[in-house]
Amino acid sequence: MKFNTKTIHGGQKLDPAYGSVMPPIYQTSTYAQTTPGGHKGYEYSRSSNPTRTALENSLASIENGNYGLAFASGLAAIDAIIKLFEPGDEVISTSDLYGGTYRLFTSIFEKFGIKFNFIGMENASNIENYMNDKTKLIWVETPTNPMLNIIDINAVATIAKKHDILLAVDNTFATPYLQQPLDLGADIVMHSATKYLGGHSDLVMGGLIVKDKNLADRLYFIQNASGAVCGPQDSFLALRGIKTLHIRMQRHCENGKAVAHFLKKHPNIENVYWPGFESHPNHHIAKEQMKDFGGMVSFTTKGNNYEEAIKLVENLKVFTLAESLGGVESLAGHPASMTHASIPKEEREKTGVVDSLIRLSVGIEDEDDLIADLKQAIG
Ligand code: P1T
Repeated sequence: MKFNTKTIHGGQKLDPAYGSVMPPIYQTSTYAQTTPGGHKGYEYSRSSNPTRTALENSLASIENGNYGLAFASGLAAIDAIIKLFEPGDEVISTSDLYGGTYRLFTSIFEKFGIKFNFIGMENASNIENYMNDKTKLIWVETPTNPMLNIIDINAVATIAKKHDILLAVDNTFATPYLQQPLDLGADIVMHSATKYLGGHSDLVMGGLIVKDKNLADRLYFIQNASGAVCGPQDSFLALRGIKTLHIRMQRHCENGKAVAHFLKKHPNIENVYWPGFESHPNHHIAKEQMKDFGGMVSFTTKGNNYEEAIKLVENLKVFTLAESLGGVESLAGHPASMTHASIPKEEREKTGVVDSLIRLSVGIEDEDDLIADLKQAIG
């Protein structure tokens, strides 16, 4: 089955009761048993729920995995991955990453004795410098949030395999429409399904997808034992979103490209970060591992100051100033004060998250309206 068919049918069965085309929302916490253990495969909705199963099977299908697990949020999904490890274990993570992931690693898991090394991975061989016998996981976000750096998944996977450790890839920005990390050698794919997979800014959810049964069993144990699961209503909404992922992504990419080129030509704009530019340092890798360049674009203004950036985002009318990304509507964010405020200023500035940086999640509205809006806001 090809990707555009998998988004609609992958892992799905007709409902056995009435043949409903969409899975019913099994809004139930528990299931009747005829005798202890005598049930039809479901006993308690933290452990599993048929609507969630339909979503988890869809996730596995679109990422070319064998097992999918859905969580209450993207961060809950990341939390489950790190719970695979023990005090003393080490993780090598990309230094440019979602602020909430950084906060989870440093403010929660460091307390439990797990050490995180945040490093630049644009040149994958840099990872070898931080590898030791305690290293258990490489954490990759690509494209990165918010600087749109590109990391060579295949090259990192080769290093992870050589050292017999796990590679997890946060595929939130790319989605499986653009890249499928398991096929490039990753062990775990993670999603904030809140974003492009859901696609309509109406839910918060996370997902993990793996190929290996033993790893799936260990993650399932954590999902059930820690309990950060998503409910059946949200599972239904995410499934509905995934069915249009391929057509939404196509338009996100077209509009992202138009916006990136518009900004690049604008005399008041200093830097534009978008992996589709030939001048992007890892454009050649993006071209190889991604089908297109996505709908996320970041930029700084010529004046390079905080006040100007804030004024610009306040002036936008079609773009909404808001956290999050990946919905049908265009959003603008100011990472330094919003999504990445939990990263200390000197750390975030090292990766380029300066006070004048603005991040756009380019939606699927008409391209002309988006560009007209940016034009009037930039002035
Ligand atoms: O918000 P949540 O569903 O828990 O997902 C966290 C997360 C993980 N990974 C990436 C790459 C993300 O972008 C996010 C969430 N990001 C935002 C809310 C944001 O505006 O960047």
